[in-house]
Amino acid sequence: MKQTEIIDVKTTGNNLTSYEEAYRNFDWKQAEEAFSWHRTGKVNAAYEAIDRHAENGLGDKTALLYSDPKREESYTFQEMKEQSNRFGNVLKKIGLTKGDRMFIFMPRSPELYFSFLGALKLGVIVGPLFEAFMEGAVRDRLEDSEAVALVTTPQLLERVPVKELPALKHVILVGATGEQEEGFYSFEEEMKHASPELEIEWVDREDGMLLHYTSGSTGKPKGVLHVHNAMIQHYQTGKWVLDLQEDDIYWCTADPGWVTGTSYGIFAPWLNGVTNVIRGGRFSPDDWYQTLEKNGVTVWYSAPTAFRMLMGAGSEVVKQFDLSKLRHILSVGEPLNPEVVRWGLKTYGLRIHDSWWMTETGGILISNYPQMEIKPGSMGKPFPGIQAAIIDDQGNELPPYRMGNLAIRTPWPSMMRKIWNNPAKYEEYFRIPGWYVSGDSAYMDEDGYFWFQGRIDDVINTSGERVGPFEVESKLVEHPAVAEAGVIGKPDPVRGEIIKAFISLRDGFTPSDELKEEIRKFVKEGLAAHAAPREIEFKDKLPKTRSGKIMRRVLKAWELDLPTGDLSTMEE
Ligand code: 6R9
Repeated sequence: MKQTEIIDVKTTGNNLTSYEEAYRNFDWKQAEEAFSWHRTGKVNAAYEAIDRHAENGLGDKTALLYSDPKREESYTFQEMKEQSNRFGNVLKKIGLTKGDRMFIFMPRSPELYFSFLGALKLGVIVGPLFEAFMEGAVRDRLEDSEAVALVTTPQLLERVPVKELPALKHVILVGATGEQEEGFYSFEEEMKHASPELEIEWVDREDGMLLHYTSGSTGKPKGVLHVHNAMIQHYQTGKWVLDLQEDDIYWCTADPGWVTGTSYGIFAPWLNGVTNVIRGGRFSPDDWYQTLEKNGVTVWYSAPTAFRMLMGAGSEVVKQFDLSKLRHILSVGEPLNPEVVRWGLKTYGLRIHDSWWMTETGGILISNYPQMEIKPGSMGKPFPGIQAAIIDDQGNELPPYRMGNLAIRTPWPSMMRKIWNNPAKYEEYFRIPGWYVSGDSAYMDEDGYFWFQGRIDDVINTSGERVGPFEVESKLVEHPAVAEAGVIGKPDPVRGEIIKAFISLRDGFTPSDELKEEIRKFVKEGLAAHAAPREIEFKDKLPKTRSGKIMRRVLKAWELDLPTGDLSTMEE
């Protein structure tokens, strides 16, 4: 379906004067010049993110503005350097060395960031885990990666089957009291005695740095390995997509358990020497607006699920806060419904810039830039240095408006380098020579904008018409009664598949057959007759991942009585 709506109120973009020109001329080599490895040949991403600034006159600048309902602390680049050095020394004393795997399993806190950076400084590979993981999810990840160390809290330790993990030798507990048994350490005690000076392990740019587990539709989660080289992309996308400037106060709302919380919650802001806001605790509209106001956030990176919840909370609550410092808003993780973009413009006076990428890609590949026109519903255009295309299963590039595999020319700096213990899985992504096949389906329009259609396996074929679930969901959320919608194809003897929508209603609306009929009509008239859901089911809540993605495969499994596959990433 062709869309032509354009929002042309450009944000004050600062770092990129012309997207087109950058796209023509940019070479990744140019981005590398910001870093010291240019001189030494060796790197360390944590050094580049923190120490480099501390040594170059930004030592007293605030690096971390941390708060949660119980704590409020801030740290300068110099303090971050010292704290991460201390943690590096803790690991060194314990005996960890380059290439060892260490996991962090705890809620957001300054200690999480000290340990993350400190481990990287030794060349240790870090695996961040969502605090909400239950025992099975923790076991799968630590077992597969043969992690030797874990940083966690006494409360969460109950979900770590330490005795069943022979490789796990060291557990560092944040907030533990009293004597520790062998193999267990008090974070605070160890940090107190560790030196703030550390001899950094200079690594090769292709050495491992991060292990992010992500779930596929079947089987166990996959350990996606990223290397230090990825920082080039984190840095440059931070400059041109997040548009980070020296004076910015930046807030990425993602937890480090999700790749957005590391690439853009740690690396991009700090590699650019920018003050980084971290807010712990739970989501609530008041809390989030307060966080924006209190910290004077200028650049805000979040996700459609959050924007939809804020939209559901209405515009009245926004008026109670002073958000005048905010100048740039971005989104990732799921299709950003046009309705949300329009609402953002009305409510904040700013465009919400969609960006597309994956755990496997390590960094932003397609996005909307401050300098360009936005077509609501489109993910935008490829980052300079990135070649994106729509290809068929044989690798032929498809013309505009043809739906196919969203694919990227290999390689790019932050591309994953391995699926841990699973080379066959890794190869699958590269089965078409010269391309990375994302598993997303999309089309490109005549202006080179990319339009997300669904995961390949989500595309619905109803009476021979291919329907992207996202288009239907986007239309559904425009209806005043609909808070969120998940759409699947349900096998049908006549039509191949029919469209079934699962809908959660906004406050104040009650399920009824009349409402179903009204919603069906709304899609029929607003989108297309064949795209209107034949079946509608109201649900209090839709199944979502911890990063906020609606899990269509779970809806489908429930509907068809099939196994749901790996549910470790599903929120409670
Ligand atoms: C960063 C991240 C990757 C999958 C991806 C796609 C979906 C991400 C999107 C989007 C539509 C966007 N996705 N961004 N879909 N529009 N702007 O989310 O990584 O958790 O690995 O998920 O998320 O389906 O393939 P990850």
